[in-house]
Amino acid sequence: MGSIGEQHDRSKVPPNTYDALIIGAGINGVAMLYHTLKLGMKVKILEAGDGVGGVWFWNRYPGARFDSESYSYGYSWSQEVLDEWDWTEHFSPQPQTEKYINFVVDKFNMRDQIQLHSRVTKATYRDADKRWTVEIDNGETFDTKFFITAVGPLNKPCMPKMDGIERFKGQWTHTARWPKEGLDYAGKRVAVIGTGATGVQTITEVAKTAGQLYVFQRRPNWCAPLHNSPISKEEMAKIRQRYPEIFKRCSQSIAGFMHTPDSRGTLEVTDEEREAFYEHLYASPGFGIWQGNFRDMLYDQDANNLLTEFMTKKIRGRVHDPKVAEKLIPTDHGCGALRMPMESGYYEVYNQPNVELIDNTPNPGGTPITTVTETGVQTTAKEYEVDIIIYATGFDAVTGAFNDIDIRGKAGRSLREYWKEGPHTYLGVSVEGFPNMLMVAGPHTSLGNIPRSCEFTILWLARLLDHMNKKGLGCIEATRQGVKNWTNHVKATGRDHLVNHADSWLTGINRNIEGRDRRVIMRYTGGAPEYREKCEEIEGRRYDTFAME
Ligand code: NA7
Repeated sequence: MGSIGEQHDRSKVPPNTYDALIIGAGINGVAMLYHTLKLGMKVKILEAGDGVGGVWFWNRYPGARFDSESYSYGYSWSQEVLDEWDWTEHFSPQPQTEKYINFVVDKFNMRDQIQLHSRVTKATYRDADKRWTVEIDNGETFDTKFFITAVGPLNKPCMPKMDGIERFKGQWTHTARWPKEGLDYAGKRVAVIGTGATGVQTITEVAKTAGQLYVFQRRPNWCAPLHNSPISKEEMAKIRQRYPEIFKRCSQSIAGFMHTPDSRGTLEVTDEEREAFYEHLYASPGFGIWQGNFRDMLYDQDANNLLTEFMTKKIRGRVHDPKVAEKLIPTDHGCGALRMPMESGYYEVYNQPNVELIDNTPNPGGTPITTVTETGVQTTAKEYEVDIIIYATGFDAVTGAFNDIDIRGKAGRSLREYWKEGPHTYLGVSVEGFPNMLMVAGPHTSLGNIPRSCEFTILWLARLLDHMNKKGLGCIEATRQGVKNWTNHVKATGRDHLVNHADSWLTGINRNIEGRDRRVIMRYTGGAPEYREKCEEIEGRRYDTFAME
């Protein structure tokens, strides 16, 4: 296929004037670009990095890979891409995913519409002519009608609030800023700080060759085996035939994954049946144990406690030293209440002689990190001298990338200020006071298996833009009432979900950032099918819950 859509006669418009500017060339931004180009709009992506891929461009740390089945992650809207692209592993490693996004960009000749090295710093709505001025870090400005954010919920890496980080004389990096040229840790003394999904992947890989690995753990996580394996050409051919069924299955699940909850309640089965089901899930690939468990596992504390007990036994069974095993068992949250890290031999790492787990909890026996020194990491007990420090300390999630841009709506209103106490949106796509700003993967939308959830939003937004173009409408904006209703709905539907009762990025907690110690529901947890139904109903009513001009 050549260029998409009807091309604009660029001679008639000033060079930096667009119908839509999309911020971010990750998996969502690229899809949004495709669909807006298809409408014949003049569009450009502004991307901070020097390549496309978003999280799959930046997160090139060792062991980085999907925890969702590869074939449930790709674009479903292009038969050609489905036909031509072969996934080589059930859970794709980062380099292959980066390649996939590049493949799609090249396939549809979209590279010219992507401007790299362009970090957006400012976006200002102009009341006078109802358009946006967008500015990037080198001072270049753009004029656009639609300002579309595809900045990703896990975009802005977060360094720990710790003294001495810059003082360290060895090499150091955040996992999401892993050097492109790689980092040679073989035989070296390495510290990894952080044991979230990223830390778990990194630690497992680094432990294979590091001379000595110190894992600094402030809070353990419940991790389950990923069971990754290669995909042969023959298997890929069979998967290809199953694509319609795979996407249908994802569309029926709460969060877009291939795993749907079992219809039974945890206490409706015998102890033997329950144990056998847990064992089956533990032995099966992917997120089944988290997303395909008994239907009440993520909603009922008693049900959750039973899985937590099962997982506790698993950790004790896999880690030889009982003291180390106890340190790896979370005590502040039940299994699945945080985003579950998937692992490939993580617990066994702690049986290796070159790996030491340092408990940084503030609990009795814990030795919190006090500072980073010139030569290593200092805890309340001792200094660990290392050559390399790896910060797997997560992200300023969901709203961080928005807050990095000075976004000004009507009458100069600041989005940063408006969202100070937590996000307020309409359907997670629009904000009152910010006309023609549209969000993909925005807060309060259904975020799970990201491309699956967001693909719906992207196609929905494309139809909205088409409607506006055809009707000659200039502006769309959420109403105050709409935002109030949706924000309340997000809170109400999220109330019973155990994920919303634990401290993590999913509830906006980040103790490295001032003022982020109060839980806020960041995502719509009422279910992707319900989310889609709501959006489709509004579309059917010609978007009458929005203000349009
Ligand atoms: P997470 O899940 O936010 O994990 C960050 C980890 O870093 C977590 O273990 C934190 O401990 C730890 N951390 C953060 N700050 C500090 C300080 N100051 N001292 C010690 N330890 C610290 O980020 P990930 O990158 O692992 O995963 C994010 C998402 O990416 C994941 O959910 C997937 O969807 C992909 P804490 O638990 O806060 O005590």
